[in-house]
Amino acid sequence: MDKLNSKVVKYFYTTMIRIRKFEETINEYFLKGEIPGFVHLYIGEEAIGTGVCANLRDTDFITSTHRGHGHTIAKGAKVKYMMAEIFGKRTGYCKGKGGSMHIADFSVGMLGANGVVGGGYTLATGAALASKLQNKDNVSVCFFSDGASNRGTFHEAINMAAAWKLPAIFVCENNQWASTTPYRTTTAIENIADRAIGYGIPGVIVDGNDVFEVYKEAEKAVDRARSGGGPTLIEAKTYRIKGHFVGDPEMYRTKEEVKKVMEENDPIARFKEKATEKGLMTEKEMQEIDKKIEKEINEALKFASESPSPEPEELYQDLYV
Ligand SMILES: Cc1ncc(C[n+]2csc(CCOP(=O)(O)OP(=O)(O)O)c2C)c(N)n1
Repeated sequence: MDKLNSKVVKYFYTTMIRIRKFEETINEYFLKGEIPGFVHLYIGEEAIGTGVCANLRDTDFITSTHRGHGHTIAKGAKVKYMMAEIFGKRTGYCKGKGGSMHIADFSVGMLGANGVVGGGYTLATGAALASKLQNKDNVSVCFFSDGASNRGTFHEAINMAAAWKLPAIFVCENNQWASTTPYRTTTAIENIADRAIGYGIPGVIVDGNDVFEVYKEAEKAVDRARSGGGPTLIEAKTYRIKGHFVGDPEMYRTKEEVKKVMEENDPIARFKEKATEKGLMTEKEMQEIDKKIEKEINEALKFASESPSPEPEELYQDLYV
């Protein structure tokens, strides 16, 4: 963990808190009926996007999922424009016409959330191919989850990235659930990372609720990809704390199951414990960050609520037809 320094440790905490507070705010306002469409929250999975993106530059790319707010924040997008987008306002990233599942910010290499499950594999592979053809040392990270790992595009993209040694990293956030379906009933093998052997690339399993571990493994994968070594498949084991979407009645699991994970395996609590124990950050420094983020989220909320909605005549603008 050579590059781990106090700046990176602060990035870990700031980013995980920014994601958590953002998601809690979205949850609250969705339930109040102020947000249109659907929202899927990243609560409990913050350590993965954070630990991976801490190794990336603005010129690197990521592709995301329907559960994309955390990846987008970790890659450096601005929460005020994300908030406005989710509220359907004209000041948002897609002028209020994309919503939660279509946020992109090319200026920081965030190629987009995606309503198509498994839609990111080929985009990330394409971006990695472009970097290689242009002789640039940018890497591309594809985030996806366990349900998406059973899409055919998983095979097509990883095989091509491996065969052509593209600078791509495939990060599976195995949160144990795909909507209402448990991972164990749809996938024959225990570990998705074990599939890497079929592509001749490294497959790594990491504790997805430990940001330090995620960072360490992602660092190796990023260095490998950047130096021409080709792709890595990382499986980060985690758990989806919230319902599949906000408003999900969650009839398929018990409240006790969720409570146990939150009590024992919350990535933010685990960060605090480790950082304090190792003397990496003080309680006071964390409280200052908490305050800063609270202010930032409140300002984003104000910006979103005061922003105008798109006009009806804008409906067909910015579309590819
Ligand atoms: C191609 C496609 N098939 C089905 C859906 C409907 N759908 C939306 S989310 C989801 C479950 C995805 O599970 P997973 O990949 O594990 O992601 P998670 O929700 O756990 O983050 C499904 C089936 C979709 N959006 N796209």
